[in-house]
Amino acid sequence: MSEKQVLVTGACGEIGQALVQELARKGGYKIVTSDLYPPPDSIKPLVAEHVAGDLVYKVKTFYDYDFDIIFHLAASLSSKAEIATEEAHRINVEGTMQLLMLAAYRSEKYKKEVKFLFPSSIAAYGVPNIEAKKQAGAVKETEWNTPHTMYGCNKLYCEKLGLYYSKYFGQKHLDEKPPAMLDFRAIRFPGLISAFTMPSGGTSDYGPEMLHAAAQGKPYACFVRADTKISFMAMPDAIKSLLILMDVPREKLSHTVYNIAAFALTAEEFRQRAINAFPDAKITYDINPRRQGIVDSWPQDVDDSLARAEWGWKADYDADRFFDDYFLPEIRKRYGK
Ligand code: AKB
Repeated sequence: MSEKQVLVTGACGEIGQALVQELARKGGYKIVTSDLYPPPDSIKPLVAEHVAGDLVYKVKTFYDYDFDIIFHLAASLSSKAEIATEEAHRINVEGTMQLLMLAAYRSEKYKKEVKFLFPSSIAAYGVPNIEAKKQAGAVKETEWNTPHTMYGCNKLYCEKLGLYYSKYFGQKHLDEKPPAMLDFRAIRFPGLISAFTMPSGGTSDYGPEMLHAAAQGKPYACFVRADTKISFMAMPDAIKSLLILMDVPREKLSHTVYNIAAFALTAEEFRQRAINAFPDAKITYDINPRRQGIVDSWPQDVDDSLARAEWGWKADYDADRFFDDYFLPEIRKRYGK
């Protein structure tokens, strides 16, 4: 069977590196990547071609390629996007729009379905206050679609753009059977934690930052309150979800956007687990009001029953398995503690 051609944008980021490694391990893909930066050693040998530079200007390069699948991961994350809002809008919205247009054009012109996988985020939600957050519990995809951040607005809007280009672009008669089209699929990811890479520019970063610091014996001042709770997930589960969703037959999917969940912990629960594993860890709190406000607006958990029912989603790592079977063994190897 011939190789499928895959584009991974934002390939040097955390999800990007892990995804490229997993696609290469599975085999059967010609992997083309793009990012602002050259590929790191972790993925360099696995990539057929890498296009370095700003995606908004580089998209035209890709009109000559015949992609079967696009993973559009490039983004400016929530904390960074709040500081440089216009730039974030350009990267997050303009970049996505350009790539969606490319995929829609190719699928229409060559009558070939192009799958477009898009990582959305719990940032697409926005609850007005702590009381509402507690009351909301685990939110469904349709609830609280009122983001408080530029990044959240960008993600929510791009989910809508994806639906538009996959379903309505060209404005066929509603009863007409649609031709082969862009096949857009999005996952609203919780905060992700990898044992191998560090996040940057996000607001859920206090989770991974705290754990990596504790493992290295470095002091860490957590920038959110002890009782702050949102959902998190091990990186291998995030990659698993993208690859499952990529392969689900379209007719099984009634939606384009899905929550996925693994475990929801408070910052203090992270701290206690870090101290149990690394008793010398020095973890204090130094609240950053802006970043606290962002996380307070995110739900404390998400309801992923739609993904479970339609594509058999189930996380491998709950909180215990995340620490005992993934993070701690890997991080001990990495930092030798
Ligand atoms: C961020 O903190 O911005 C991201 C996210 C939750 O989407 N990790």
